[in-house]
Amino acid sequence: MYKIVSECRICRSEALRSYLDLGKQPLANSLNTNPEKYPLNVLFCEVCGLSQLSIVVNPDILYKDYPYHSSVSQTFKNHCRAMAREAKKYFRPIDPMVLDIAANDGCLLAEFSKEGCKVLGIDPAANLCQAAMSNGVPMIQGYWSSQTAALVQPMDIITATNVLAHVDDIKNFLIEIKEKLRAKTHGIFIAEFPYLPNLIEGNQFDTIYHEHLSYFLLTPLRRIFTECGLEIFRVDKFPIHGGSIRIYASPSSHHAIEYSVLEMVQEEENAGYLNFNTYLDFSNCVELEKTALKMILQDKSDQKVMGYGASAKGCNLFNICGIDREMLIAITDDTPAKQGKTIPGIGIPIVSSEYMDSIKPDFILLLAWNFAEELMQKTAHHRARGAKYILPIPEVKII
Ligand code: JHZ
Repeated sequence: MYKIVSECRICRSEALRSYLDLGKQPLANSLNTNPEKYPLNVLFCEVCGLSQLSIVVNPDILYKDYPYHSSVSQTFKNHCRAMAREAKKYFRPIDPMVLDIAANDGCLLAEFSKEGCKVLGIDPAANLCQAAMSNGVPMIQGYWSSQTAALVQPMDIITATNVLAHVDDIKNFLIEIKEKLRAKTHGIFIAEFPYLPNLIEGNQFDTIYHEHLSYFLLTPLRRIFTECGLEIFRVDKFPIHGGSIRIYASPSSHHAIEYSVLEMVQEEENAGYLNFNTYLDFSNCVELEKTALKMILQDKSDQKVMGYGASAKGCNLFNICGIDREMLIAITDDTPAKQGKTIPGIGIPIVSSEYMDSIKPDFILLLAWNFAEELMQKTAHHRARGAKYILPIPEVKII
């Protein structure tokens, strides 16, 4: 079911030290009441600085049927549109080809398609391949590996958003990417993922769950990219998902390394992110915050409280904080695949927004706090009749 991590996935050192042990927790996207629980413990590599989980759950358990559909959020769709437009400067003039790894429901590729690219997606989840194909995005069902890479022609652009942290064998993953770009010297790999300093500074401990095997700084990542023959030449920061970075890499020295890369590496060192003690401070903050949400919800036990956004991080937060079935009526989520299911390990039902309208809650807990603005817009009618919001991260706050 899972394997234990005994050496760093980037530098192979065995000098791994735990800084945050969150106990045994269910898988965040196992939307049923009695799922199996797995250790959730974060280790720091004292040699290269990579933060990583102490175990790797069999990916087939996690990804063969995946309830998360990226397209549900308009904010994310807008982000994808802007990403495709930005990538345009790296397009070939005729018939640019784009491959998206872990393409989910085709949200990003639909935008590349609008920019005139030929697109192809790959994803292990049968339900997501089906969703993407019904939106006109061609898909291969599978993980990115030498087997699936063999089915793909050379690409101008390969994208991977919110998947690098999910990959155990990063080296093979990158080598296959480099091989697919090599035939075209101008080929670019664009990856985006949550950035560890944002997680630490924003106290986003709810984003630590079994799918996220690695928590990235640019420094260790650059090391493994170079080993695999890819050079990171540009990095940009974005607020999406609580703070992400987008890196651009190329297999040749075709692009000069931009100042943004050198600056970020320097900032990471200056801010102490290569030092274990920085993470112990974070761990102390998490201990304090773990009890705060439960106390607020206990205090509201005579009021109607509902959640919005049955995000993986929200399900994880509930389990880490020991939230009970009785503390909330239900969680609204606009993803049809999540409705009718329950929060893992707790059993709070996941319902539609119509259900929330019928209940008229006094408080709405924003579990997808990264999309707070969008969720608040959608529930403005509840706000107008006096409902309040509970924001759980970085610290519990009622607004
Ligand atoms: P959201 C995801 O995690 C998936 P999650 C993944 N594990 C990853 O790596 C990270 O992102 C970065 C719902 N919603 O995006 C949809 C509405 O119902 O915060 C989702 O179920 N209505 C690969 O799951 C949830 O909220 C809306 O209007 O923690 C949001 O989940 C909006 C905006 C969202 O990510």
